Amino acid sequence: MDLALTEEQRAVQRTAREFAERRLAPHARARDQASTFPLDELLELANLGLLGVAVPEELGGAGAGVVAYSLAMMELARGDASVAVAVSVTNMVGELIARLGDEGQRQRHVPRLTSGAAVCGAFALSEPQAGSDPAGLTTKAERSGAGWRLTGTKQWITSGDRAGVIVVWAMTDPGAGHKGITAFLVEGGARGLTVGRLEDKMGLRGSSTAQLTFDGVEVGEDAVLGGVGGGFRLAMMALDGGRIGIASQAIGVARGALEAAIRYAGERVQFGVPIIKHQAIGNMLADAATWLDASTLMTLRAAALKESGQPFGDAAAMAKLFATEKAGLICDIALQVHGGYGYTTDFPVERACRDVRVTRIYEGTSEIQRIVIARSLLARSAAGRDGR
Ligand code: COS
Repeated sequence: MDLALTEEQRAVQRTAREFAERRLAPHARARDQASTFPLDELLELANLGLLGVAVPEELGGAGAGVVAYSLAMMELARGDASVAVAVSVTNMVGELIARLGDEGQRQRHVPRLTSGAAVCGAFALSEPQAGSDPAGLTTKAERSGAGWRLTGTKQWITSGDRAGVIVVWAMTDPGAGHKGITAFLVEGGARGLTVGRLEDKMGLRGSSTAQLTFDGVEVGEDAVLGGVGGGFRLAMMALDGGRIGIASQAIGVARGALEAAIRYAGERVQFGVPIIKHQAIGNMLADAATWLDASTLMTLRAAALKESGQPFGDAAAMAKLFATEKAGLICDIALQVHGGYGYTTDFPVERACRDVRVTRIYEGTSEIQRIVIARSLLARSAAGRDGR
């Protein structure tokens, strides 16, 4: 078992860290307070190859693989989680099209995502009444001439108002349940596509979260991604990979908060000694560091499994469940260590607590991850493969 990173993985990590420290972290507070979308930063990230870390080089990506992607996400989220989430969805959409699109779709959409020409990508699966249960979606796509007409409303769409490339899931055969769902590639600004309300969120305030309405949006047959009726399976596969990105994001936020808490505890003197020397504080930080390490190992393991073409869905679900739940606790500990100062916007830990909260919700709630894990346990047991 080799836990060492390759030179290429270290280089991606270094690039993302340097960018996050120089360009993201110093502005994270202002971005949070003004809810500023990171337009310029996304273009700079594209130039660094970070909008398509695991996308093949011939499509404009870095071709550096899933472990490198996970490491990059950790670094970017440590700098500013609002930027990291837009980056993560763009990577996810680019990778999905690169992997499952036909040659025309790959050439048309992926270089626009990796170069920043499309600004970013969006993943339009959820609806007001279909979140954890996407098979219940009601957006419909009907045959229209040589193509399709899309009608319906999508909700909670990260970067939905900014994205140049949007994957939209719609029902093409309402009688067929999940087998009647198809994925379509829609360009931002398409006729009939309107941006509705932008959510006023607790955290990730520098990212946008939009409602999108499709009012008879016409697309050609070449917009169908992965075959008619193949959309649900495609969404599940994309979400398996997306969960590695969200686990990485949670780890990045938690790492930033923990580092701040360790620094503070080393400087803050009470009862005549730096508070880190008080066992109550030291123990909290020791627990937090241990959880963070375990989260990182689990997440990189899921990434390595995906990268090597092995089944990784359950490992990704476990990583997301553990990393996001522990990240919430770590950020809370970091705030507690800061005492009253931690509760003010003068210190970054309050923002970390707000930013990290959603990682337990999006791309599958903790409850959904437990369903995925439990089903996998059952399948393994039935197949006589209880151990790894
Ligand atoms: N990879 C590939 N295919 C998958 C899959 C996966 N990870 N998970 C399920 N499928 C396939 C199944 O094999 C099945 O295909 P067949 O009918 O051909 O056998 C089909 O998808 C339906 O599977 P299942 O019956 O398990 O679907 P459920 O409706 O019970 O849903 C969960 C399963 C809970 C895993 C799914 O609904 C889910 O992930 N929900 C959360 C969605 C989410 O993350 N929402 C947030 C949106 S993005 S912010």
